[in-house]
Amino acid sequence: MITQDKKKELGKIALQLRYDLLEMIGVGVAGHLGGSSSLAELMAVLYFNKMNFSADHLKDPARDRLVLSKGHAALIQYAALCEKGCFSREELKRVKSLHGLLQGHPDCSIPGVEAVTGSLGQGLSIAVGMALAQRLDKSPARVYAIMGDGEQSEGQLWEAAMAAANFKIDNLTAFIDWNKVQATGATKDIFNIPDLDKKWSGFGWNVISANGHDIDSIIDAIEKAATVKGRPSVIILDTIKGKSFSFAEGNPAYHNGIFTKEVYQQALKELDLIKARLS
Ligand SMILES: Cc1ncc(C[n+]2csc(CCOP(=O)(O)OP(=O)(O)O)c2C)c(N)n1
Repeated sequence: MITQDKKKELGKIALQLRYDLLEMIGVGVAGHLGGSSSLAELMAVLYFNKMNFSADHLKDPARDRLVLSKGHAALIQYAALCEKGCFSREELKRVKSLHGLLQGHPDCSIPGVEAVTGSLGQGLSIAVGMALAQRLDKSPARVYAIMGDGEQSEGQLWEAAMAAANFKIDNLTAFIDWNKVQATGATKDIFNIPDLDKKWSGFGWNVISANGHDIDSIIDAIEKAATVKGRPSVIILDTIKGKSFSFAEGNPAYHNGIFTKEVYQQALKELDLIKARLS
């Protein structure tokens, strides 16, 4: 449980991350708005409430690790890392340029990024290895991995799921950003994977469902997962792709769409309205 003040603060951070997203995407260039915005509250909770993570101790062996398996949502992680002080705001302006630090997918040369991701399906395997290593080192660190719902069609991910259960890894919490839309349409129309909860529990995982845009719900789920012994946990986050941008919500066109000047202005206005409500 957190105080109302802390909850408000985390809501404001999630909003700031969405402002940062807009700044990075800009006008006339493709950028992954949809699957980044659906993660804003989760990123706020992880980096600003739950994770043992500090920009001053990026190599602390006891730090919690986050693997963004759906690496195309890098911009929301960059926003969070920037707000944590891992690099300057100038880097946000140089994103995806050859002379910049921040590339289109996460890379370990970026302060705070733990794994190279972008080829879907690989991040959970990396996280399982990290979690095993932490256990061998008797480290208190927890490993978090974030997957997409479209990503669930990747076979490697299910090998990792079996391995995590086989090795009884309980210092690993995975998330599924269940925003129901992938790159070109509804996930159920492109590669339908019904009963995700039953599939994961069938693979030996503790399964928790949460509202991915509700700070309390996310925190509650993370705390419950941390108490489970002898098996890994997966939190299925009910989210909206493109959350907070009316034109993008549930709209695959903004998976990696380009803003016109008009749409960009509208997006800013919509965030300003949320800001007015929060203050
Ligand atoms: C192995 C692999 N195949 C295809 C892609 C291209 N791709 C990038 S994002 C995406 C859709 C992912 O959908 P989902 O996991 O639901 O992500 P979200 O909607 O949350 O952004 C695809 C197919 C990729 N990055 N990696």
